[in-house]
Amino acid sequence: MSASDELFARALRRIPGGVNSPVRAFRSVGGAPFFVKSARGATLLTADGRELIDFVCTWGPAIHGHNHPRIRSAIAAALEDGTSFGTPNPYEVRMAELIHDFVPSIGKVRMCSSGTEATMSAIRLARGFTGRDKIIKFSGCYHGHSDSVLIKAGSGALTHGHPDSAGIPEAFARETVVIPFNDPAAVDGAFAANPGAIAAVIVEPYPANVGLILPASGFLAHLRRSCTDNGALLIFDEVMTGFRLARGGVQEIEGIVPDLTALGKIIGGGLPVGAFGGRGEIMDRIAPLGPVYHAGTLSGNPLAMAAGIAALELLGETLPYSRLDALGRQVRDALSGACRAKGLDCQVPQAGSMFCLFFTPTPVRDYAGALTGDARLFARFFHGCLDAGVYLPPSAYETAFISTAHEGAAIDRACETMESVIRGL
Ligand code: KE4
Repeated sequence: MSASDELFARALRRIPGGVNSPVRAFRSVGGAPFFVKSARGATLLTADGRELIDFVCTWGPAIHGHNHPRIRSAIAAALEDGTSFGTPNPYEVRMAELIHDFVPSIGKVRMCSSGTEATMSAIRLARGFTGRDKIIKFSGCYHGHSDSVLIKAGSGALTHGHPDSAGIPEAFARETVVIPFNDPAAVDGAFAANPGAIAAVIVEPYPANVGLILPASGFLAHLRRSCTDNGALLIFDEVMTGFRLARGGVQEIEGIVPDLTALGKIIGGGLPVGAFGGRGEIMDRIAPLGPVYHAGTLSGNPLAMAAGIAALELLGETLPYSRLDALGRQVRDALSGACRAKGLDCQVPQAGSMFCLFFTPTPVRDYAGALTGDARLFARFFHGCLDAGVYLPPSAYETAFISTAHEGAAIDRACETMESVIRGL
């Protein structure tokens, strides 16, 4: 029995599904998950001593690669002074200033400990600010696992065939209107059917939890206009795309100013983190100033802030976005070229350092389109790559991530491997 198998057998006895997050479970691609002992740069070292080129990057945070010395020493320095104080600390002030510097629409920000908490709190704030109850979300978008958004959700919910989680009262679900992404008429219809009742539209501006879907030209601008015209707030969930696709995220790329933004992942440098923010007029409704409550024992935790500050400062100094986009295009061209040569239909949407592979002939514009992908063929591709030392997200409904550490040998070797696996399908 391998070390991972032995660990998994023990985990299954004490942890549901043997994992602390369903998407790690390999259930949609088959087989058992491996356990990781350490990570550095673009590679993971498994409990059985196997080195894997990693395209999950801990689901987004590791934009500088794993265990970056700048981040490691920032955590070590902060650790000298303790792990958590339960009082304000200097790091969280610096983090708030950095976030505003990178994302000007975030005049004020509140830190929390996960992306789920960030979107949940942003939705509560939008409801408190507008005095309205309903929200609009898009099928396949995943905004974490709070009750309001686990309706037709993506990521692990979709991966395991439960986009609508059990345990959510119908009374809650009724307050969430779900419509297809990239469908302006559906947006207009949802507002028309709920006049004066929509508090917010929450959207992943580049949905990446249903595979990767890019917005049709003008769609995000339509969302912006519709929210303004109907007195609803526009919430950009940039937990994944924030600081990854551009210094200012998708809102900088698309030139759209949301009312609130949810953040996470990169701003914690790999430690637990989330944040939500927007203009002061809205954010000042948050306790202790206003009536909308938000709190958290570890919000603004000094170790997570120190790690996130190091990650953001390194991004600010290096601005690696064109390099990361070149790596993304290299993977896209390798995958689509190999599929074409093999006579396999595929779509390889890519934006900067994010990409995915759908085995389908039609461009994927929404949730329904993503479901046309051949998930069984993806599972064979996934395992072929894993056996050859390349780790992709273990789901046909996730997005792969590239880090600056992939540049050079790692990306070349990974592309050769993935091309060879496709030839063998
Ligand atoms: P967390 O609560 O997992 O920190 O963030 C939730 C979240 C919110 N918004 C977006 C756009 C997200 O992608 C996420 C979390 N992403 C998944 C990966 N698809 C996390 C992986 C997991 O659930 O284990």
